[in-house]
Amino acid sequence: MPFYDKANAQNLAPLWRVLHGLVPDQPKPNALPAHWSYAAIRPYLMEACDIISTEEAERRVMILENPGLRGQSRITPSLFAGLQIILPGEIAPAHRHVASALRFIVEGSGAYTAVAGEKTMMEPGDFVITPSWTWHDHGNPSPNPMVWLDGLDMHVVNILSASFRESYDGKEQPITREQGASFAEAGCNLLPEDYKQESLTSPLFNYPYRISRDALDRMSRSRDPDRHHAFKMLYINPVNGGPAMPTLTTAIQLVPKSFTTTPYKSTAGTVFSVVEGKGSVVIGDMRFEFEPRDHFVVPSWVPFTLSADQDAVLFSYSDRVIQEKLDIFREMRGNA
Ligand code: 1HN
Repeated sequence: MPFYDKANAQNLAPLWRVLHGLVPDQPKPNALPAHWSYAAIRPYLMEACDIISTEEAERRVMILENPGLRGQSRITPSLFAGLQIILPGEIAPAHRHVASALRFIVEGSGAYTAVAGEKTMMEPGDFVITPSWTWHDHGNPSPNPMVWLDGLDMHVVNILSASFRESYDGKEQPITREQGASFAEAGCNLLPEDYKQESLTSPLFNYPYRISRDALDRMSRSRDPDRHHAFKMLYINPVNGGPAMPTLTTAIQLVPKSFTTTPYKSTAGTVFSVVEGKGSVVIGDMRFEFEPRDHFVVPSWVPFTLSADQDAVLFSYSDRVIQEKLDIFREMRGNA
């Protein structure tokens, strides 16, 4: 038998045939730049509502699949993104999992999510966290459908074979804390004297848009824009000053009217959700126009620039915090 066949039968494979794919000269993501126009995809969210209930689906989510990674439920190799729609009167039943989730509210008003015994109402532009292994259910008592972006780290959890999940016995978990309790305890530059940090995730699980928008506005009037990001702020955990989530870096940024950012690339592929304004993004050799509620993805190590025709506000998330903890994050400011 030829060498390779003999070796193969012993579950042996030659490194020299795969070495440069395993350890490339520079990141070679299979992910492609991509953009989802909300106007184009909203009809599919609505049609999904005719096909399946939230209860039957558990979560009625249309996955934003990267065109270079079809069939894998990925928007980048490490990140999940999906748009969830919940109709008036529906309840997405309680469950918990090791994967952490973020919600970024895209359309509608007056639905809630309950996390670890506390409800929070969700408004467009709010950034909401479901920490690892916390019970969560969602409900929509409002008269209109609600849509939000779901960002999850489960691909990272799964590659480490560390995933567990559990359904709650019953549709909804009991509510044990009044609305706003977490914000009162951790969102006012105060902490209870006997506060004990229980996880690396921020105890704040709703970062309301009105607060972040106002902060961006004031920041833009009190300092110069960064050439690569204009006015960009990270959501942080007020207990330790670190990122709001241990696995996902989350940010909100304002690109003022007529501003164009200087090319920037990093090893953290990033998902963007447009809140306000119109503009365009050039990602590698692709260019997309964006407007509110659109989504786009910048893969690892692809340079991009943002241009705003009107003041643009963008939410984004990436796996940067994981890379930083592992000391493998790299960025390049400028052309290269
Ligand atoms: C999940 O639990 C939610 O709780 C949303 O709303 C999206 C995607 C994959 C796995 C679990 C939710 C999800 C998810």
